[in-house]
Amino acid sequence: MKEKLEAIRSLAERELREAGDRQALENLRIRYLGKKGELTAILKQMGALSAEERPAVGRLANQIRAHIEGELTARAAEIRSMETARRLEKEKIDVTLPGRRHELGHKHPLSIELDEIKEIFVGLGFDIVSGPEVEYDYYNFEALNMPKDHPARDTQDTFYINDNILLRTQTSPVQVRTMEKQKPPIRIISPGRVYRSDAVDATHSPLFHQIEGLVVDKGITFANLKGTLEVIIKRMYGEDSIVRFRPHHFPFTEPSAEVDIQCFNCRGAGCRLCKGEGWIEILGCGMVHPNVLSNCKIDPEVYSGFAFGMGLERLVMRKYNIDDLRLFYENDVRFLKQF
Ligand code: 2U9
Repeated sequence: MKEKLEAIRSLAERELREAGDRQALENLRIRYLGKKGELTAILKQMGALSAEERPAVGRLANQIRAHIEGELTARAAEIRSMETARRLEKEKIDVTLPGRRHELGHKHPLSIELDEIKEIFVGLGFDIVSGPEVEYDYYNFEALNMPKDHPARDTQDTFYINDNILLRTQTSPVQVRTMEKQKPPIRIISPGRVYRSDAVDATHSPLFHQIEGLVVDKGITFANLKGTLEVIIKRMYGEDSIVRFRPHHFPFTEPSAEVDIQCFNCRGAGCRLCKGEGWIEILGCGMVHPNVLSNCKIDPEVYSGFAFGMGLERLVMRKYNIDDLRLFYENDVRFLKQF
């Protein structure tokens, strides 16, 4: 019996030394000191001993129990301090490290370009006007000389909310609303989001941005249109820019024109950027159609005006030689941080 007890003591000492955490210690406490533990099992055999042996074996058993309990307590303290040391190491903060600076953001390339364009127009005495993006068919088409069955409606795949309400396909409704509210002289630009149900690809997006402008006063001529737009384009692309006007047609202006700038990359010789044309289309324009003035209760016999429109994304893509429209909307920081 004494041999068994000594064997338990030395085995317990070794296993306690090897215990790595509190759970291992608890398992050892149960195994040696628990109700079904090894020490208890031996004590149950005490009855088989003679009256002379029993006291000595009892004393030895109690001494071993006390020793194991002492070892358990000491090992538990060691494990606690090891855990504390590990936690302190893990949670250590090097207060001498420099603080993590928040990355400063900056404007989106479309906003940068739009702000520059706004500056140019404000400098020329234009006001900046905005209006609803969810618009009535009347303001987006009818008032602009495109009645219900007009074919021009088909060229602009439109998001209709219902028969009379849609997502505006151009910012022209803002000009119409302004002419209804304000008598001439009017000099405004209306930048903003417009919507067309185009499939997304490198050059089309259902949502894009336009900047349209309108000048209405007495005696406004096509010469005013040409002079104003030439100044604006030179301020946008540089004073040495070469501009040309090509006859065109829009339902809401008559006469109309499309305006090109000589390719700043090849000076008109033709290259990849201008697709070999030597010229790059910048905007569309024209004299406001008399029907449009009349629709807005402005007498076309007294007043005249010109209007123009440009696509913001196309401007920025040309300016920075960006070949995929989708980059503007994907919020990829690798793209955005280059501006
Ligand atoms: C009113 C009267 C006339 C706005 C105009 C254009 C020509 C034009 C396009 C340029 C590229 C749209 O973004 S784009 O696809 N626009 O070419 N826009 S004249 O004419 C108006 C506007 C309002 C009352």
